[in-house]
Amino acid sequence: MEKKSLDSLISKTGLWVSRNGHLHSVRNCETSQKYLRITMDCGEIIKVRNSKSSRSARSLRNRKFLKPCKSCRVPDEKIKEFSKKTSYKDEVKVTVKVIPSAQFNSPIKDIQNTVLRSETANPITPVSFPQLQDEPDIQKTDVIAPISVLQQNVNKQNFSKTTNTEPKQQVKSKKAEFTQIQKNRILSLLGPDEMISFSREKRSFKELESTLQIQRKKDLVSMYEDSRENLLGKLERTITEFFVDIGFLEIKSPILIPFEYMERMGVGEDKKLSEQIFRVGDNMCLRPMLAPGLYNYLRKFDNVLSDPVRLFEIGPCYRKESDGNSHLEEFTMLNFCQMGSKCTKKNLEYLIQDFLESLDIEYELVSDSCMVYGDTIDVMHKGMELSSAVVGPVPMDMDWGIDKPWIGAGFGLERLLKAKYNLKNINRAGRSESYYNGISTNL
Ligand code: ATP
Ligand code: 9VF
Ligand code: MG
Repeated sequence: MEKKSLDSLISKTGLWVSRNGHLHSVRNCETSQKYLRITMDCGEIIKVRNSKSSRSARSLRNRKFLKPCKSCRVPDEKIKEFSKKTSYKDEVKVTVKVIPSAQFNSPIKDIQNTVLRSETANPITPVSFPQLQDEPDIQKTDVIAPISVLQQNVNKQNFSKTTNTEPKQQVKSKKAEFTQIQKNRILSLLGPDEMISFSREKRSFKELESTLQIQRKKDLVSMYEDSRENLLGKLERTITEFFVDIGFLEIKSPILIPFEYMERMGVGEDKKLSEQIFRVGDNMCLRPMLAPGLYNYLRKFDNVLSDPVRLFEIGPCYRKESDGNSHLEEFTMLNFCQMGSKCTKKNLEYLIQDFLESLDIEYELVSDSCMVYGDTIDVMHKGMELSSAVVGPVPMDMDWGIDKPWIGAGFGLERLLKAKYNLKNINRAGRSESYYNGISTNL
């Protein structure tokens, strides 16, 4: 026989068996796509997954409980009926209200005079669950490094009130041996520039995980109290201010572009690079670079703005990538360019110097070449390319209606963050739901 879902079991019995075995009388039960929010007669509210095979569903189906909740005052008759383990004849009316999931996830503090606790530890990413975005480049050092640059403003937050964040019990220390899944979980919980030596670690996985979870929660709380700014968003604002101040016009061109633009950039379907492009429908793609939009603006503004024309854009770009350490498939590019007079290599180098000095990032310039532009000046930081810069003109300009000298450079913002904050992996700097400002959100 098909198992009944949790909401239908509740609506049938009007009862709920909590984790500690207490039998509650249900006052109200709201359902979203995946979850139930159940209000007991005693005032307790819990949120659970609406599953057929959860522990809660089993308890209700098997009618197993320890004792009735005193505050709920479950009538004796109801308890007797429930204990009989026969099908419930007189169905109890409990309204099961379907609500949108956003409303369902309303913050705890909105619910007055009630206790709200999550029956599942974390319904989306359970504690101890291996994370997808882990840190493949495990660096081994002796100790967990001092507190990160990103967390210098951490307050002395008293966490004793939120007891559910504390380790439930102290697990006895013994020589810890970690599985790869556990190592990945611990690495994901480290602060952005913290490191660990698993071979020297004395704490058990559970101890270490709990300690790090508490620390990361503190980090997020202090970010919420102190700055509330997203590092990637803030970097975009800082860079925008820098370039606007020195006379560059801020551009926002489309992210969804005709694939034909890429053909005109020399990355047609016959080229290996085109395999990295996310195609959308037959004719469109997600832009892998900012140059096509800027080319079009340079052409349109050539007769409008005074010489030299100076433009820049910051925004999302997309490329299919295989190497994960400094590559994201969704990243943020800055491309600044100048067309007309004073487009010399020296001026390009001065611009790069002023820009990176303003961000306090060290770099060196290296000559390189790429398929699209030919010769490039690559801007490197500890072996990682921060930017490719080009002194035009190049033959491709003709296809874009450009016939003046130009200089320009493209920088990845996540790479700038990785360099500035010494991040182990670029995932921590990118658009993500797993990390906020380099701090794990799977807590
Ligand atoms: P790489 O050789 O490192 O893959 P690239 O030479 O293909 O980079 P460019 O086309 O020169 O990259 O893009 C300009 C800048 O954009 C790069 O220097 C880098 O900072 C950034 N960038 C490019 N691809 C990525 C990516 N997949 N993830 C994050 N940043 C990127
Ligand atoms: C250098 C990186 C062709 C005159 C509009 C400006 C540049 C930047 C190279 C970038 C790219 N080019 N990801 O061009 O500034 O386009 O591959 Si323009
Ligand atoms: Mg490059």
